[in-house]
Amino acid sequence: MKISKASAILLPTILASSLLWAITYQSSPNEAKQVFVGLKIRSGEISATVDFKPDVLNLRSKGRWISVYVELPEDFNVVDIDVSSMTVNDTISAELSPTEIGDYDNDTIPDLMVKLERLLVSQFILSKGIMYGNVTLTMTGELYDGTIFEGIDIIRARMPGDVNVDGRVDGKDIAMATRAFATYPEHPRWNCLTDENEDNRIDGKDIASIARNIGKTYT
Ligand SMILES: [Ca+2]
Ligand SMILES: [Ca+2]
Ligand SMILES: [Ca+2]
Repeated sequence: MKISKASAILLPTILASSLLWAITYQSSPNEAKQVFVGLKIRSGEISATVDFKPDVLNLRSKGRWISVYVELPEDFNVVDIDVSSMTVNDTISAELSPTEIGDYDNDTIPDLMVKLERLLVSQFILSKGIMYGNVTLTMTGELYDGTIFEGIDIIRARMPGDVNVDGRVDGKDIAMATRAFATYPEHPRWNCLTDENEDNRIDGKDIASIARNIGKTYT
């Protein structure tokens, strides 16, 4: 069989990438994962930058939506993303509307914003037995030309009252919210973790919510 020019170039690249991954993996599994994400070698698959908001998800919050911002590598355009193909952890589909193209992080790279139903994400996390801590969410999707993209983000999940995300509600949580009392985003003492009711203000309502949950442990 004749080897085409393209495979003559691609094959050594794949081998080199795999070797690099294997070497790095032995030294540090976590770093290797990141390197590996940057070295997508399946043809037609590209790495996207994704950012899920909020960064901290109260799993029992009444908030309706989670926003996800997707950026694609140079030479690809977020306009070409087929929103109906976008799913998180192969389970949760992105809402078809609203969507918005902008540059929310002001890095001059256009991003596509899509929404996820928050309840579905919370239920998914809880179904994995996770009540607090870091959760990795993977967004995959396709461009209209069939190119597949994938990107990951890590958010923090927590339960009501557990603002310091240690799995229990106690005086430490009250103390943390007290330190941020009477603040709002941009304030030097602002701490988004302590905003129980997500109204961008730390006040008596947040303290009361923590107090109502005092003594609870989440495992
Ligand atoms: Ca951007
Ligand atoms: Ca706590
Ligand atoms: Ca609040």
